[in-house]
Amino acid sequence: MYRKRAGLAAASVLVAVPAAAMAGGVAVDHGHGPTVVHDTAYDQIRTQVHAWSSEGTTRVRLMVTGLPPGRTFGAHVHTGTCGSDPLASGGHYQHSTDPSVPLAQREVWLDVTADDEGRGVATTTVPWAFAPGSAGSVVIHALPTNAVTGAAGARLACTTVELGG
Ligand SMILES: [Cu+2]
Repeated sequence: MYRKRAGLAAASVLVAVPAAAMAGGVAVDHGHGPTVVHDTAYDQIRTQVHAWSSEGTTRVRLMVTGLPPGRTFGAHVHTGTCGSDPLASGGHYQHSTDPSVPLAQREVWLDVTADDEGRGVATTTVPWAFAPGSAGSVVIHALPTNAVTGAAGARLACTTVELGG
């Protein structure tokens, strides 16, 4: 726990990037949270989500502090905004339902592995933009994402960030 402050300071350094990106006319979205923690064992985590979108390419970054060191947690962009019901955030945002395209390429997966200080960062770039109003949160799960099914266990915490405006 005593390390949490240092972790947040380090994560804040990364926030310097979007201001420059915005000057170039890039769409930028931010979320700070978590908005809701569904499992009280994770009350101490803090999250930041940043997304940049330009010319049909979108990059999303999830930064988390306060995690148990050494473990990997699945995380994804979900359709809904966060609510006290873990299912309020809806299912995974899908750019398409074409089964010939791997799930990881038509959803945004942001699995994070916590370092020795409980910090994890994941950045994913996809060759498409979010449909406005249809991606509302980033959910952190208990388990790594299954590459075939996209499942990642229980929903631990949710950060509302309305991606794509
Ligand atoms: Cu998810």
